[in-house]
Amino acid sequence: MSDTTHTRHAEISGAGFAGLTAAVALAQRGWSVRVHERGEKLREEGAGIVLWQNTLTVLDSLGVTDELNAGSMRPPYYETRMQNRIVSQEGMDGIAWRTMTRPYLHSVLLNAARAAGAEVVAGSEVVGATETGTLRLRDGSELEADLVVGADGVGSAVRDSLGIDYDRQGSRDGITRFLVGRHKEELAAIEPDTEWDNVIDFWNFEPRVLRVLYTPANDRELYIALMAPAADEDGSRVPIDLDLWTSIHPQLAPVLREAAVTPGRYYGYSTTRLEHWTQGRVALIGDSAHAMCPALAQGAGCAMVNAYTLAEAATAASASDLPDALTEWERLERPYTDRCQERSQDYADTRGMSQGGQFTGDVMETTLYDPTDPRRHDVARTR
Ligand code: 5PR
Repeated sequence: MSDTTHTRHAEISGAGFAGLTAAVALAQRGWSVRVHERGEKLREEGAGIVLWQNTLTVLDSLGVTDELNAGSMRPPYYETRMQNRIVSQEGMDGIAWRTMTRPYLHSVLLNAARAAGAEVVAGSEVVGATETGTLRLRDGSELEADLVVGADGVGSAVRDSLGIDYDRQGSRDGITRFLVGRHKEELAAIEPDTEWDNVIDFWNFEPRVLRVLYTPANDRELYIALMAPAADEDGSRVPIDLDLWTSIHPQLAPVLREAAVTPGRYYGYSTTRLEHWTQGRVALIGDSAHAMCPALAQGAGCAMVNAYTLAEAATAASASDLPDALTEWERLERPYTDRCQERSQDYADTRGMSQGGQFTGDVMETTLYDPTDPRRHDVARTR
């Protein structure tokens, strides 16, 4: 049924990367869209992010590539070091990837959502949903929609109100993330031979496990992620123990000094797996459905990919078939995310990325997936 008189309506819980991507993709396909953000301000508090080809392809088809590129960069190499000795430098030939700050990515998506006609409401707290397509707000209002999207994060009220079961698997390590200045000249004075535009994953196992993932985000800003086992009280402390971190990574002293006076929070690695991502007219995307360890840098990436394919699947369905179309969407798309979660958890548990040369083989499946290719699920495909 193609109903020409009725504009289909979506209510989305959560104005993070998943929710905004769904909003843009749905609004561009003719839906009326409202996004609810619990926070009083529409902003992103995270630090930095690496986006891979799968997600950049989605963003390109949303039409935001020029704006995205203007505020992001492609580092020359993804370098891995152990005890400050280079073990690999990967150029990712032929594969698109970019680094940027999370606030910047958020502003690009918010602009696109508004340009596409979506309404984004701050200070609007969602407390639940029903499978018939009602979204319930804290203030008691009940909003009807053809499609409800739960993009409300790892503590999802939409998911929990529907009673969808999940399990959560932790890992021994975790991370504190900061945005700081580039400090390029100071870093170059300490190590003149280093290409400080590279992503550099500084692993360290001896005398203890303390890793710094160094990711330039643009000319001015640097994203650093400090990994330590949860059991290491000093290593996981925030504000960071500056003497401890600089004793292990003296070459990073200028940026660690700034991190020591920057607010942050330690997050333990963990994976969330749901019984199902959809129920009736409700679909879950992002951390509400598939939170993952960050090893492969695909948590937000998969969220945006799934937001996009969800919008396509919902648009292709007739109003009455929507629940079945969502089930079918999950059946087709979820296995890619499931495998990405497995691999990210495995890398986190084994600290396997410390060996370098990590971006090859099976783990590249997620990156190489093209969610915009209409033939991607064809049975005849052999790769
Ligand atoms: N890669 C990236 C990242 O941000 C993190 C990790 C790997 C880009 C931390 O969030 O292994 O923890 C990681």
